[in-house]
Amino acid sequence: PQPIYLADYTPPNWLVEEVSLTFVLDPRATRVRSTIRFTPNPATTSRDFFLHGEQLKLIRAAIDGAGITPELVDGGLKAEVPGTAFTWESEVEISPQTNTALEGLYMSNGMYCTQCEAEGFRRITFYPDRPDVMAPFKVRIEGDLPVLLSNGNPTGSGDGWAEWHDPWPKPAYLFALVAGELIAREDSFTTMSGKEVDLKLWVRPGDEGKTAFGMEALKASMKWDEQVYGREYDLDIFQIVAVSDFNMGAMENKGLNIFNTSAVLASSKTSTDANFERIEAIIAHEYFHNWTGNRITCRDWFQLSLKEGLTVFRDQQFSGDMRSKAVCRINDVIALRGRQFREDNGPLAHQVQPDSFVEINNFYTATIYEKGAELIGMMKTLVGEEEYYKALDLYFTRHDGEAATIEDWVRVFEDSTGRDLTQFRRWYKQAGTPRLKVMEDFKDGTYTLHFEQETPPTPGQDKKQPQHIPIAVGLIGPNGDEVVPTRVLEMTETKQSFTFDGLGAKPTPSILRHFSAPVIVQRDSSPAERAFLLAHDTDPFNKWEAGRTLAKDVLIAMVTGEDAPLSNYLEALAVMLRDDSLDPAFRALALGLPGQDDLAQTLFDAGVTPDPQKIHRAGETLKQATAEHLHDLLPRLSAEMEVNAPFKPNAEQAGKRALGLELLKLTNRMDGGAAAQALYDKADNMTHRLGALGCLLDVEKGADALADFRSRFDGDALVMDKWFAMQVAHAAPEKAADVTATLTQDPAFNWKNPNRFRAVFGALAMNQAGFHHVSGKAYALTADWLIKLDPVNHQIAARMTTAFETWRRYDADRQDMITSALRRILATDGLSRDSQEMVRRMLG
Ligand code: B3K
Ligand code: ZN
Repeated sequence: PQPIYLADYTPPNWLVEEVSLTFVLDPRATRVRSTIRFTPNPATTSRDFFLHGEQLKLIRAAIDGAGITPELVDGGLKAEVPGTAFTWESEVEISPQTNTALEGLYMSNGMYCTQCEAEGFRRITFYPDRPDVMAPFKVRIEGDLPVLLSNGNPTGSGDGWAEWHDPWPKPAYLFALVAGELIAREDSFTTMSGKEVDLKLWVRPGDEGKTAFGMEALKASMKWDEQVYGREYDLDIFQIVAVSDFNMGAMENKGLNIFNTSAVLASSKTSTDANFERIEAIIAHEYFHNWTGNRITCRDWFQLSLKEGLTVFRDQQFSGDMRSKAVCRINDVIALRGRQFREDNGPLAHQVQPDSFVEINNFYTATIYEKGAELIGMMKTLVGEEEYYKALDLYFTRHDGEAATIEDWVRVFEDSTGRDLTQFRRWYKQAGTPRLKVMEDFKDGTYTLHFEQETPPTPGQDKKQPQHIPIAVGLIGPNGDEVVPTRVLEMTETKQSFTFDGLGAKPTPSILRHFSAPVIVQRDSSPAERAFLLAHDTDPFNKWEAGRTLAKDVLIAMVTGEDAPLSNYLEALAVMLRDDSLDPAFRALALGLPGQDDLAQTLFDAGVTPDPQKIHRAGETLKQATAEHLHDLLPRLSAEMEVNAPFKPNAEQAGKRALGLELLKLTNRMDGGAAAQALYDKADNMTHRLGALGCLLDVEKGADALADFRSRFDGDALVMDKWFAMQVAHAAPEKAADVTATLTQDPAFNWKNPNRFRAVFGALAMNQAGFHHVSGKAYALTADWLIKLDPVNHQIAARMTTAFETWRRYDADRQDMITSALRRILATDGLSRDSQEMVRRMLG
C-alpha cells in the first residue's frame, strides 16, 4: 500500500454545486441514483475527471443526459467530460446486508445506517469523496420501513418514502442515512435568536426508557455553545440515532448524529456514573462539531486535528462547567497519559499534523484528538481567556463555510492577538512527549527555577527542536501559604531559568499547574516535599499530582527493591482522606494508583526493563498496606459516602459513590468480600452493582454474583458487555488469557459486534499483567482473534493491534513473543491495508 503525502495536496478540478440522491433500499441490492452538478474549479487548470468508488456495481452513467461508459479504475472511475459545468448521473447497486466493515451503508439489527467518515461515502456512490468538495444535498429514500432519515430538514414524506434537504454545503463524509423501525423521544430547543428547533432521539422500541439523560445533555450542549462560544444551531431539526453495531463512539453527520448505543443510552439500572459522564461528553462533542467540523471543515485529512483537537477541547470545557473543573481536568490528564503518552513514546508516535499516512482510519488517535486538544489549551493559556474567545470569533467569521487548514487556525490566532506563533507551530509537526527537567536554587531572597527540555526521537524524527512551553508555576512558603500565585512562564529555549525575587525563605514550587503543557516533568524531590504539596497546594491538579507522584515513588522503589517512602505516602493519604473540605470525587482520584502502563514507561525511561508481574505485585502490596493503615477510618468514612436520596447521575452523587467504592476496595481486602456482597445484594444502580461485582471477583467470590448479573441483564447487550469485560479485567495475571479464551466460546460472544469484541479484547489489553504474562498466551490469543476479525472489520482489527504497541520496553523473551505475534498477523493472506500499516509501523 502506498502512502499519501500532505505535500502532494492539490485542489479538486471539479466542484459540486448540488447533489441529489435517491435510495431504493434493499438488504442485498440497494439502488443509489445520483444527480450531481459539477462546475470547473477556477483555482485549477486541469479538467481531468475522477470519482471515488469502492465495492459499487455500476448500473448506468450519463453526462448531461447522454449515457456513457466510464473507465473503471482502481478506487473509482474516470470519464471524458465537457470543459464547462455539466450534470453527472449514475445508478449503482450496493449490498448493505453483507457490509460487515460498518463503513458506508450497512445494516445493524434490521436497520439501515451509514458511517462515511473518513472515506465511506465512496462505498455508497461514485463521488469526489474528499472533504474540500462541499455541496448542498437533496435525498429521497424509498423503503418499506416506518422511519426514513437523512441530513438537514424534512421536505416531504409518504407511505414508503421520505425526502430531505440539507442547505448547508457539506463534504460527503458528513452524509448520513438511517432507516428502520425506530421510535423517538421528542423535545425542542429555542435558540438565542428565538428559533425553535425540533429535537429527536431515535432508538429501537424497548430503549425509550434510556433516552432522557441524552436529551438533557443535548439541550445543555446547545445552550452552552451559545453562551460560551456564541454558536447557534442552524437547521429546523436536530436528530440523534442509536445504533448497536458501530465502529466508534459517535458521528457528527450534519443534523443527524449517529451514535453507538453505548454512547447515548443511559439509565441508573444499566449505566455507571462513568457511563453517564462519557455520554454527556460525547453528545456535547458531536453537537459541537456542528461548528467546529461541519460549518468549518477540514481541507484534507492531514488537518484532522483542526476539527478533532478543537472539539475535544470544547467538550472538555463543557464537562468542566457541568461538573467539577478540577476533577474533569485530572481525569483528562489520566486519560492523556494512559493513551497519548503511551502512543507518543512508542513505535506509533506521530505528529498532530502528520506528513503522510497509508490509511486515514488509523489516524483517529489519541495524538490527533487529545494531544490536539492540549495544544488548543496551551494557546489559550498563552494568549489569555479574553484573547482566546476573540480569536475564536475571528476563526468562525473568517472560515465559515470553508474547508480549512491547521495553518489557517494558527494564523487566526496570530492575526487576532498579534503574537508570533512560529515556534508554537512545532507542536503540530514534532512528535514525542517533551521531558522537562527542573532544578532550583535559592540565594539572598531570590529563588531560581532552571528548566531543561528534551524530546526523545520518534519514528522518522531523530532530532527535535525546543518547544514553546507554557509552564504555570506557583510558590508555596514554608508555612503552607502561597507566596507567589500562579504565573505562566514561557519557555522557548532548550535551557532556561526564571527568577522570583523578594522571598523571605526558600519556597516549595508547584510546577505545571493545571497540567499547563503535555510534557513529562522530571524533578527529584523528597517525599516530605510531595506530602507538603499534597497538603498545601492551592492548585487542585497539582495537589492531586503530588499524591500521585508520591505513590509512584513508592511503587517504583518497591519494584526496584529500594527503600520505599511508604509511611510518608500513607500518612499524607490519611490526612487528605479525612479532609471533608475536599470533594469526595477528588479524594477518590487521590486514592487511585498510577497505571501499570505509566509505571512501565517510567521504569523504561530510567533505564530499567519493566517486569509487568513485579509492577502488578507492587500495586497489590501498596493497596494492602493502604487498607491496613486506613483500617480504622474505613467504616466511618464509608458511612459518610452513603447517598440517602434517589439516584441522580450528577457530579455530587457520583463523587460520593466513587469514593465509597474506592473505600470498599480497601475494606474488601480485610473482610474477604462481605461488604461487597452486601452492596451487590442491595444495589439499586449499576455503579454500585458493578463496583461490588468487581470486588467479589478480586477475592474470587464472584461466581454467584456473575450468574445473578447475567440472569438479570441477559437481553441487554450493553450491560452484557460489562459482564464480559469485568471477568477479564479482574482476572488474576496468570488466568487472564484462559478466562478470555473461555469467554470467546460463550454463545453470547457475538464477536462481529464491535462493542462485544472490544469488551473482551480491550479488557485483556488493559489487564497489563495478564496481557504481558510470561506464558505469552494472551499475545497469541489476541493475534488469533485479530487475524479472524480483520477480514470482517478491518477498522476495529487495526485499532486493536495497538495492544502490542509498547513491545520495545520489555525483555527479550516478551519482545520475541510479541514480534512473532505481529509477524504472524502480517503474514496473513489478504490482510487489510489498515492492519498492514499498523503492524509494519510497530515492527519498524
Ligand atoms: N468524527 C468521528 C470519528 C470518525 C472516525 C472514522 N474512522 C467522531 C468524532 O470524532 O466525533
Ligand atoms: Zn470528533
